[in-house]
Amino acid sequence: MNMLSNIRRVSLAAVAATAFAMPALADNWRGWNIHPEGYPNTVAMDQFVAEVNEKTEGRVTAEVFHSGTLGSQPDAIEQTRNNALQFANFNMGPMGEIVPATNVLSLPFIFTDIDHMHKVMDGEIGQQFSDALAAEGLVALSWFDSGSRSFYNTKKAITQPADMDGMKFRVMNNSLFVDMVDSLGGNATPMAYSEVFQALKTGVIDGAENNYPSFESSNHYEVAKFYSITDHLIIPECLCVSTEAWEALSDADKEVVRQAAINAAATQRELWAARELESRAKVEASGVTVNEVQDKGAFQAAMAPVYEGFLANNPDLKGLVEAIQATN
Ligand code: GTR
Repeated sequence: MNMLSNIRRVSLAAVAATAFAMPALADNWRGWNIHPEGYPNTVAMDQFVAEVNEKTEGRVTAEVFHSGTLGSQPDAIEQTRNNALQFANFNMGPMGEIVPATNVLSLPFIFTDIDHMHKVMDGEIGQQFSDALAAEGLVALSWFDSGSRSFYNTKKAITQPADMDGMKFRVMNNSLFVDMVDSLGGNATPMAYSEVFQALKTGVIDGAENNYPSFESSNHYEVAKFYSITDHLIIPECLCVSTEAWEALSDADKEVVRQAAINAAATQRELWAARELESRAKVEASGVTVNEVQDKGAFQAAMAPVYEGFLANNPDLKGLVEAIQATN
């Protein structure tokens, strides 16, 4: 036997020994986040990743990609359901197209205020939404805030639904929001979040709707100088893990990951409250006219056909709608 084959034999044996001594491969998790650095959700997702990586002692190695770099929200929802992505922070708005029960959370004025939304989502009813998500491949581990959404545009202050006549508003990808804007007299254009800035700038749309932190961090406020407080949507967001990734965890690691998600939500909610005020101050300082809509009742009244149409198409969700309305 020559020297060379001897060396080869030794090194092959060494490789084999290392392979057998190696621990099981870590689960590599990739996560989606639509928001930029510094946004409350981004800070919370980074915290989630750090805690998961540390406390699973390398059995999970998670990484989160910010600013929507892994694609649009509707695509990311599909990818997470298919375990091409393992975790994400999703708004329930676009979720309704995939998990119909969550459309209840996107009904305009379903929640009277943030406290009402918290009470519902943190209680028994919230569990029903988690169950509906689980049936579609997503494990909702905790709920984030996203404030309340109001209309903004490049043209004028809106004080009554008639002001929206003929104006084009971007909405999230969900036919419920198209009905909402139509019922107010405007024209709705479903569009990915990442495209809204350019569409506002070039006049493809006149306006959109969102909470203060997103209106500010997306820079939409640089072009849309009128923000009219309608507070028409209060939509919770989940920290969701794909069912497949979840099921691959040991019971002990499931607990670690669940706790990390709960801790992340606590951080997000705390930062959220402060960021809402900061963002409002920033957009106002930059010259945005913010008007409090005096007669929100007129906007709410215009939603009657949206509810009627929704309940006619989803009679099985009537009980859930009523249970939320009865929660106080
Ligand atoms: C934000 C929300 C995002 C996304 C965005 C949008 O408030 O946090 O997940 O839904 O609105 O309007 O698309």
